[in-house]
Amino acid sequence: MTDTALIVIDVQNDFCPGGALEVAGGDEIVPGINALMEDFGAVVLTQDWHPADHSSFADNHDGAAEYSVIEMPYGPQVLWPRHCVQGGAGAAFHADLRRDADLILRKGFRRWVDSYSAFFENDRQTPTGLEGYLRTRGILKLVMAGLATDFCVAHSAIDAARLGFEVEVREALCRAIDLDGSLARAGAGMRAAGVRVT
Ligand code: VGL
Ligand code: ZN
Repeated sequence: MTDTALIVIDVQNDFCPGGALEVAGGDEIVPGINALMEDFGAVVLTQDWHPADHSSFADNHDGAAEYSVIEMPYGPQVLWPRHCVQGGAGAAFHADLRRDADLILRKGFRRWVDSYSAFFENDRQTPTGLEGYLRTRGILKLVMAGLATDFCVAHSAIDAARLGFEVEVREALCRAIDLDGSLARAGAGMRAAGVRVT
C-alpha cells in the first residue's frame, strides 16, 4: 500500500484517562494502532501542541466556563480545559504508542486560532502543510485513527476528503468526547463528505 498513509491523530496523554481532557477509553486504541502501522506507505502522527496562552483554553478567558462556546473571528470555538501544552507531559504521546513514524505533525501552535484538523487551522484556510507532504510522497489514500473521533479525527477526515484523498476512518481505533451531540454530527459530516467510516 505504497499509495496509502496511516494518519494517527493526537494519541497523547492529555486525551487518555487521567489526562486534562480525557477521552473515555482513549488508551484502549494504542495496541491496535501500533499493529496497523506495519501496513502503510507512510505513517504520520499528529500532536496537539498549544502555547500556554492559547485562545482555546477556558482559563485564558476571564470567567469563562470550560466547554462553553465563544465566537472567534473564524467562527464558534469551544473553550477547553488547558491541555497539550508545548513540551509538557500531557502533550507527550501515550507511552506505548510506536514512535517510528515518518512524520510528526504539530498543530494548534498559533495563539489565536485552534487547529482540530491535521490539514487546516479552524479558520479552514490556513494550511498545516500536510497536504503537500502527502502529495509529494505519492499518497492518494488515507486511513485515520486516534482521538477524538468527533473533533480532530472528524475534522481531519472531512478536510482530507474535500482535498480529494480517499479517506477511511477506523471507528474501532478511535474514541470520542461527545459534547452536546458532537459525535452524531461528526458521523453525519464524515459520511456527507464521502469518508468511509468502517
Ligand atoms: C482535540 C479538543 C481540543 C482533539 C484537540 O484532539 O480532538 N479536541 N484539542
Ligand atoms: Zn487542543
